[in-house]
Amino acid sequence: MSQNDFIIIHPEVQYALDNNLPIVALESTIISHGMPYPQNVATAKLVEDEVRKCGAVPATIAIKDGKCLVGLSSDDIEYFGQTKDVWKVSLRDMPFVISKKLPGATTVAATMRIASMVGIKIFATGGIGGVHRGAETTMDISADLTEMANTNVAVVAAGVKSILDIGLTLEYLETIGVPVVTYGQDEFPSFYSSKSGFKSPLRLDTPESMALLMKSKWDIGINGAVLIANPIPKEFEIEQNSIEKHIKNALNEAAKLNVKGKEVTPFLLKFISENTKGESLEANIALIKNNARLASAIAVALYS
Ligand code: PSU
Ligand code: MN
Repeated sequence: MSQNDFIIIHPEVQYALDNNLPIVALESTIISHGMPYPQNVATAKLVEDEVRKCGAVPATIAIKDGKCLVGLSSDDIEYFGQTKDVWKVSLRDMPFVISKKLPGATTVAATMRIASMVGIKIFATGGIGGVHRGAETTMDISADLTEMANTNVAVVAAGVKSILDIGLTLEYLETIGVPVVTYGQDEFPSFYSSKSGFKSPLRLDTPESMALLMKSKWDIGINGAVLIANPIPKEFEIEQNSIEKHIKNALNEAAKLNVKGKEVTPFLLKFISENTKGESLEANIALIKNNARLASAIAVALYS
């Protein structure tokens, strides 16, 4: 069997690939593990609509029946939003979930890899995985980062969430040679807040200049991602201090319950969402839509 035998491309996405139209990849872990039902399904559909409104074609990626799906039907989105026991699939889980024909929601790492297999250049999400707080003892560093070292897909995210060690994550990205460029401001954003206390390594102010940076990187022959940090819109920002309290509580609870490995990130996200009375969920939805808009504008610039 060859790689293509493991991939099913939705006709809308195939048409865009055949005609060199802009495409934006979207992940599915956010649907199955990042948000509660039914907001997850509603958000996934809203984000796809946002991409279409901006003149690009959405390709939400997931794994089902032994195949990588590139572009989901409305029924698929409903399925990944509702079904219990959907695997959270990072790179290391892909062969297992595919060979056992299990349902899998793809993380940033797995989504990037599948997107690159079919030639999609840009991907919008909410937050990426990174270097966890305490990683100097746990070694908990997301495969999202190692994937970014190798795979030629740009990732638009709202910066790095402060459940992670933002400083160490930026250091790690420097080590692996990933350009980190913030859209329209000097400071690197931290998901719920446009601020983080860290200066962004790079700044660009237009989608066109982002597209040119990506093209330059790949045309020179440097492999790997570009991380595009898009600050949350002002009106949805949550004050850093107020979220920090919940993050501390979430980390304490995770330690107490001995949460480890791939469960850590979903556990922290769920805890924070449940303890901020939906405020964080509202912010989450707003910033994903905002990222989908920027990714679409960059995709349009890339293909014109
Ligand atoms: N951060 C968020 N929301 C998310 C994730 C991270 O704010 O949904 C998900 C993404 O799918 C990301 C994954 O790729 O968690 C990272 O998991 P881990 O830390 O186990 O690599
Ligand atoms: Mn981890």
